[in-house]
Amino acid sequence: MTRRACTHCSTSFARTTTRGWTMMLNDRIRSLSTLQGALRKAETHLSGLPADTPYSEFHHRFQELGLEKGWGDCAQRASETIHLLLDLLEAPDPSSLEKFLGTIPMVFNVVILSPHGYFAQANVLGYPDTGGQIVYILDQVRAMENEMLLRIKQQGLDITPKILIVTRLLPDAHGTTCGQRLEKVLGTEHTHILRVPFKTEDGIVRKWISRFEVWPYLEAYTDDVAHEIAGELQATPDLIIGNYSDGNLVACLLAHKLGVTHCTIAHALEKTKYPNSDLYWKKFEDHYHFSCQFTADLIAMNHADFIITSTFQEIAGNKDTVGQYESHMAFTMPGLYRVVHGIDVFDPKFNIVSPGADMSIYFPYTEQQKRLTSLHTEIEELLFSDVENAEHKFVLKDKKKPIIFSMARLDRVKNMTGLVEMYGRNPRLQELVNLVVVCGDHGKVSKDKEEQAEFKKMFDLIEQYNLIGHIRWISAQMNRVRNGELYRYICDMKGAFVQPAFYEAFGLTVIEAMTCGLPTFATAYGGPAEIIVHGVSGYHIDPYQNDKASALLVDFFGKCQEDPSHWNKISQGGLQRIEEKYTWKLYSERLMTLSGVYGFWKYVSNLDRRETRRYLEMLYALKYRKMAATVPLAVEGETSGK
Ligand code: UDP
Ligand code: LCN
Repeated sequence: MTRRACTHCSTSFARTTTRGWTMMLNDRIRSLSTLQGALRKAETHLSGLPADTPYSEFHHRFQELGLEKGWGDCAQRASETIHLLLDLLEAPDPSSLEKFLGTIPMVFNVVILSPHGYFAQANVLGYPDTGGQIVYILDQVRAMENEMLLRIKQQGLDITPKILIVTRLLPDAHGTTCGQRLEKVLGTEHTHILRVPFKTEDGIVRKWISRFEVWPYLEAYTDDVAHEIAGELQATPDLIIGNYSDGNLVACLLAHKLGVTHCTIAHALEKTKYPNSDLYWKKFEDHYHFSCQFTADLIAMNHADFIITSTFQEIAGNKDTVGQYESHMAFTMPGLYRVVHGIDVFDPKFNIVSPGADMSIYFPYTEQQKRLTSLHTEIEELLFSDVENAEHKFVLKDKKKPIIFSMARLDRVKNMTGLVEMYGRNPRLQELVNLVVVCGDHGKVSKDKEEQAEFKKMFDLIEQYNLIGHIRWISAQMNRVRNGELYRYICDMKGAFVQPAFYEAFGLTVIEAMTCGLPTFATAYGGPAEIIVHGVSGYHIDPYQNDKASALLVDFFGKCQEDPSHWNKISQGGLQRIEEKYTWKLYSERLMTLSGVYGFWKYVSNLDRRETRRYLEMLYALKYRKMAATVPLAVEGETSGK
């Protein structure tokens, strides 16, 4: 068994690049024994050279032995890689295999799918369906490109990596760049957003479509995407990453078609967000089309070569809650189907790779020399001006009090109205602090039904609890740099961040607030339960128990009044937690290593997985396709002509 793995190992990493030159091994190596012999000779040769001898000075000797570029940019690195492989061939063990596969050149072209929403680099955050996933991907590609460039350099290669984020081209772009086909990602050299429109028989779909209604477009979209990426990359990608249910399905279809390593990132599996959405799926169907979504999720998660999650609880939950993937193990959608073995949460393809926050934007409030004090006038206008306009409503009476701050899309699940109610029900909390919420848009009527309902509820609650003077309601804020300074400004005022969601898959705002040093109170349902250690790096609150949550806040601010070092203690606890676990550097190192490991594993386990693939093809063709066809298409007359 181990011997077999080694033989695969010796042959599978030799490859010819799109430029036509060979990496790692040339055709002089025809067997395992020639490889071992060549490696030993190469090792001896390198041991006689200074550690920093560049590859160009020993490449002739390497070629004679059958070795090509890719072992390392200098004698020391090449020697380490060779040594690792020799060890593996003699006595294979999982950790050196992982290390070796993380070292050798495997991934140069990456395609990342994220079809729905407004995917752009400015003026979109806070729009419906447009939140953390966009932030995550834009930060992810920057970190990934840096890591790819570093590895390519260390491998001694001269290859330009390419990353394409593929999203929907949205002709009704509403002042965003979502109508542009190709857009370079700021802060990168080799990464672009490629936009491909949804099409029907009537031509390009112009209007925005909710993430719950994208299903009928995705199959044709996949074909168009395959065509477009072939043109852009002039090569087959080495890795395809899907995001959210729609992106994961398209990534799955593409990877299946092209035979490429497939990774999925759920961001949020809706099944756990909406309680009993499986049993009562019919009740939800008209609005949410969960029949399509849950089937797409099952297909993608089972097809994936590897799955990345942001926390452990996303996979398997904790003692109080069911994990998001775990909830797909067995469930019934009466009248549709019954799942008896939906996913194996113990499958080694699951990996926790947690994201972070962009540290150039979100950094501790104490780093005075980096602080963007020039933005303080704008921030003060936003928080305290006596004017009510399209950007902010309601005026704070006592502007000196600490602030409870929250920022989220105005989805029902985010429970921003719950926070207002919790605050409204506790007069002592109102005495101690002001409430500032950033959500929705006062400047226009939302197209999203949930947002419309939440908007109305928010106004009603402010009136019911007579919160005028205590609350400031600010429209969605799209300037991330200013948002970073806003979190820090609230630190200066010794406030706190509250994330009250009924369920939060991960919670980037929690990470952002903590990275700035703002004490954070976040929902105990979902990612924040794991991000925060209760009482040490922040606090958990139960969104279903408003009075308990507000008592915890009263207790915190009361203590801070008596002893200001209490605030510092929690702020520091949060910062420390972030440093240890939630950074993009840690993320990208791990992701690149995993891409190598699972790329290799796909190669050696291809036959074993064939049966699963056939089953998934059947599920797609016989179930999913029919369900997707029942989802209504965008209203006629709003699509452009042929
Ligand atoms: N965000 C923003 N302005 C807003 C609302 C949200 O910039 O008005 C950003 C927020 O800073 C975070 C992301 O959008 O980076 C939301 O991510 P999170 O994971 O908290 O929630 P999601 O929206 O993905 O469910
Ligand atoms: C989607 C969500 O709902 C959030 O909880 C995550 O933080 C975000 O995606 C990024 O993964």
